[in-house]
Amino acid sequence: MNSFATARLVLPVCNERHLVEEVSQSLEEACRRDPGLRVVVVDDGSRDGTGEAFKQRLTSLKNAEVKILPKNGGKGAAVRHGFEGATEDQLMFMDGDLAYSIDHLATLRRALEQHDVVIGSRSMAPQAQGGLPARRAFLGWGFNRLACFLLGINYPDTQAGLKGFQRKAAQRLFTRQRLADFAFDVELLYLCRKLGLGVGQIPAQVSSRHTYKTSRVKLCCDSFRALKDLFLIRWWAWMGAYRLHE
Ligand SMILES: Nc1nc2c(ncn2[C@@H]2O[C@H](COP(=O)(O)OP(=O)(O)O)[C@@H](O)[C@H]2O)c(=O)[nH]1
Ligand SMILES: [Mg+2]
Repeated sequence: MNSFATARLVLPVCNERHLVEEVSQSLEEACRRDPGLRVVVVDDGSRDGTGEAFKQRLTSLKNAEVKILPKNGGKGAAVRHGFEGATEDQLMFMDGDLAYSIDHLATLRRALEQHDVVIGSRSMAPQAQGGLPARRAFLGWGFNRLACFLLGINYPDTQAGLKGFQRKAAQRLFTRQRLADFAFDVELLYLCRKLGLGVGQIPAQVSSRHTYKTSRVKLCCDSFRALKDLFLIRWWAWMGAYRLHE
């Protein structure tokens, strides 16, 4: 790894107090292994004190910061907030429940030396993902195919919560990004295509202890919202709202 590259890792968290100890231990380990790493945990409107618990637990970790936003704005908005003002060379985000273990960071960081943007892909993982309810798997697959068709992109997995950006690419993407919810990943990939950014993929293995029982994804309304968001992306693109030529 280029030992001079600094990196920021953003973890969006919401109502996940039960994971604070386990996640904090992983973050401590990651900072120990990688002195160029800065961690930013972003909580937006947890009702169970997740943000405060992280703040207390991570006080002694000097490379960590916890941001607590007063209102829930969605995962995409939390990630965008976490990247604000970043001066690091590489910006990354990971699901705050560490569905993908912290060990993915080194691979992500190496891949970012070759690509503007790197995304995790569950379809490239060595072991098949267990525990994903069939209805959720089917809707996820359908959303992916439809998003790729409507937005002219082609990735087997757009939704893994493991993505990284070179800082310049992140600046170009996140100043244009508009969505705050579930479909924000595909909006980013659409913008990559329109801005001519190179996208690499790395395997994303879901941890065996990750559970969908505490998932915030509500199949019915989130599927509908995600579908509406796909059409919104097309509409905004048509209206020139993404300022692609600046
Ligand atoms: N800050 C913040 N994080 C969120 C929000 N929605 C989801 N997340 C985080 O994104 C990650 C993935 O969400 P999760 O519900 O576990 O999705 P799943 O694993 O795909 O079922 C979790 O760590 C959540 O805390 C949100 O509204 N705000
Ligand atoms: Mg999860």
